[in-house]
Amino acid sequence: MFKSEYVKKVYDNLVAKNPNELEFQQAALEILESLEPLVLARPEIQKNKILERFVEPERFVQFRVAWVDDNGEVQVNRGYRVQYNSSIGPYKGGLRFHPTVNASIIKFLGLEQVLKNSLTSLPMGGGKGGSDFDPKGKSDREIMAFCQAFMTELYRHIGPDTDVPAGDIGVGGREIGYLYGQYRRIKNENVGVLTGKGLTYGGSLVRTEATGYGLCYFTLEALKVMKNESFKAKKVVISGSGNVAIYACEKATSLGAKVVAMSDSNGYIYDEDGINLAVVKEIKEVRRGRIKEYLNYVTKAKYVEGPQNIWAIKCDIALPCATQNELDLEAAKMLVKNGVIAVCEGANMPSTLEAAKYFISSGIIYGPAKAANAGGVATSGLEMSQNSARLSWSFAEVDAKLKDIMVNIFHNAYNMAKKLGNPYDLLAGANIAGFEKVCNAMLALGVY
Ligand code: NDP
Ligand code: 2IT
Repeated sequence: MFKSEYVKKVYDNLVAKNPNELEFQQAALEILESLEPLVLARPEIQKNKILERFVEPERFVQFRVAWVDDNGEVQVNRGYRVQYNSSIGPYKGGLRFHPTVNASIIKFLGLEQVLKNSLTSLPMGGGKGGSDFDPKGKSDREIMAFCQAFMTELYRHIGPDTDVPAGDIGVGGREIGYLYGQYRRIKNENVGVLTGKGLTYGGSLVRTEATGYGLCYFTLEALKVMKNESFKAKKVVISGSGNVAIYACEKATSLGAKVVAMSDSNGYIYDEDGINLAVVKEIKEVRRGRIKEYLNYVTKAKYVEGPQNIWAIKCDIALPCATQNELDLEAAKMLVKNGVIAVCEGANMPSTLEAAKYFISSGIIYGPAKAANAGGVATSGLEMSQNSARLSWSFAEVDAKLKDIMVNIFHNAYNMAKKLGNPYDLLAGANIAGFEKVCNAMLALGVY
């Protein structure tokens, strides 16, 4: 699998040092494999042990989060923050609250984030955090109690020029509000220490929509350049029904596509007339319910148990926007067999490595997560700029900047892929384009 003994050694050592951390190992393998041509061409990488330093987080914090539930019982969760790489700017990346969160998940997300943030061209290093806390079924007061307890430890590790967290799975506007409220209470400071803030207290227009919109801007540019195509009259399948999925659906629809399916962790809905997004927003954003309830509003839609089955639906464009490893080789083969022309990733690492390689070898557009979903963190970067300047830009201004950034990311990855000899390998293109800047910064900063 590796052509370079050096890269193999770095990977083997990572596996030995992080046993049982399968997601972390998977993300590292995917990245290291594609960096080989660069490593072979630039001996200073090995000489300065850049890869060994690149895969080892600068700092990894794990902490206890104790809080009181509505029955007056004490609950204990585990909190994390990985500060992965700060060579090009302050650590930046989301917080995930989900029962599956562990060290492996946090490190895989952190490593991906380093390259993603580099691709945005904004000065942001990479970080990630979260907790195994499960927000499902919790009262609003319990969410607040948890967020306050979480920030009571996290605040000492972050800062507007040090580390700037944001949302991810299970962390949206409500949670960011409670987290920021507690930070302000402790520090007596109004600063851009979190992004995804509400518009009344320092947030940026477009941040809520940014990941989903950005995913569609990236996909549109790829369709145009690589296939002379667009979203017009295309049948689209989107997994998930959270923040990323909802705004991907909104933008794809406004660009002329028909989104026929969306899902949650229980199953998927199919609506051949096109998903009624107002209904999904009502269920998911307002009532925090299950996607199955769509049938209460649109009676002729169908509901199928099991989210994985969504990839059996015949479509032109697939946008996985739920979670890691939700799309395996079998699903990839089904999509290609059914004539898909583009699979672009809104979630982080939604395709298994085998599925990603299958897409690349099939001559379809495969938009890897760290390029295709970078619109969220890019707009977080724009929120940081507005906070520092004490300004707020208009929706149109932020949206135009987001569009520019996504178009640029596509071209950087595509040009690099062409240079490497396979224009469809946007994965290698994105990994190398993202890594080059981090590597050059690390070389310039000296050994640390
Ligand atoms: P949300 O919490 O808003 O939504 C998550 C969605 O994914 C829900 O529909 C959820 O269903 C579904 N989901 C979660 N776990 C699973 C699972 N094991 N199987 C099937 N479905 C699942 O999160 P986001 O929309 O913010 O995040 C979605 C993805 O996008 C994540 O991979 C995240 O890392 C990535 N991302 C997010 C960004 C952002 O700005 N928010 C930026 C870039 C990437 P259920 O309700 O049943 O749990
Ligand atoms: O995975 C991601 O890029 C995010 N969850 C967004 C991070 C951010 O800092 O906006």
